[in-house]
Amino acid sequence: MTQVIELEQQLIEFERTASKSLADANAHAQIEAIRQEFLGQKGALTGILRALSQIEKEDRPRIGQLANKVKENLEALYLERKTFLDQQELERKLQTEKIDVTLPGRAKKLGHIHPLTQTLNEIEQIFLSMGFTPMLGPEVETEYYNFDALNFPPDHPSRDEQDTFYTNIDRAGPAVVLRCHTSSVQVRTMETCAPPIRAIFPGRVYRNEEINARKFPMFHQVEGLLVDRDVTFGQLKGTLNHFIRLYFGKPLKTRFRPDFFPFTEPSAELDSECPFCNGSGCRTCGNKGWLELLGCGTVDPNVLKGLNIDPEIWNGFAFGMGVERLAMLKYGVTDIRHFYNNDVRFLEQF
Ligand code: 2NL
Repeated sequence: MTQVIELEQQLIEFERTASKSLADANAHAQIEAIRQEFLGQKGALTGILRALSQIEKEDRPRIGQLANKVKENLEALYLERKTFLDQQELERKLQTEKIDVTLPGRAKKLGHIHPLTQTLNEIEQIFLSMGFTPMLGPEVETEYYNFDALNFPPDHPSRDEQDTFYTNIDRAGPAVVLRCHTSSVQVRTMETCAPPIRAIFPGRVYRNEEINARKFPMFHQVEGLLVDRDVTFGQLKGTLNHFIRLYFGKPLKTRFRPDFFPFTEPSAELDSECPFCNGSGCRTCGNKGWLELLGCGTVDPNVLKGLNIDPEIWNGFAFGMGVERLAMLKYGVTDIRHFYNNDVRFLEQF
């Protein structure tokens, strides 16, 4: 009997202590800890109930009921305290985390496609629409692909170190250069693909030049090559006139002026009427009314022969243009260095 009374008192004392702890708790972590301590699997109440086995059978239901009641009471208290703390937390959040929905939004800065990439893409797209396939090749080349196969004589000034970057000067083996035009890729294409060929050759090229508003030691070219039977200079003119019309978005007068390149014969420079002043003369065209846009010509039979293409059967035309120059003319950019300074105030205009 004393055991029963002791147990009853223990339970009542237990309820008192636990209730007080819960009432005093001020944080979620605290009430969770209290719940574990008193009501959990390894908690105090479980300990007390283990002692039930030591009391008389007829007393067990009474103590059991009391224990259950204590447990229910404490769980109710726990929930009540939890609700109170939840509420308190919500109030605090509402106070401190106020959002002013009338504030203007912060605009996300979007990146832009670089103007040179845009220009390159436009040029490629135009030639793609005429059936030309883009071909890529290495930027480091042997002298053979960069000069010899292109009919450059051994003493041609372009071969000079003043003009071309050599990577292995004074060392044994064939000279290795940074390509100074993408014509080297045309050589590789004619070496491996049987005619007919209709391809363009976009990419970076390198020339050993002093940097100024118009020159940069690395720039981009798109060259083009068509090899077929009975190709005419008229087809070259038609192809390039169509290109100019699409690139500038309006029909412009063009003229072909005789020029010279080692790899074409005859060769020509293609000028267009200045799109800024419609030919009347302005700053962009240096008051000439005309812009020099690109070089072109009939592929020299020597070049074809050197690559085992029979010039009695095949002939063709080729052209080359500077991407920076075309981008500057289209967008009115007056200094090539803008393309490489990466100043967002320039880049975000495109
Ligand atoms: C220019 C002139 C040109 C070519 C490039 C070429 C390539 C081979 C054979 C014949 Cl493999 N021609 N390319 C032809 C004429 C002009 O470029 O002023 N580029 C910026």
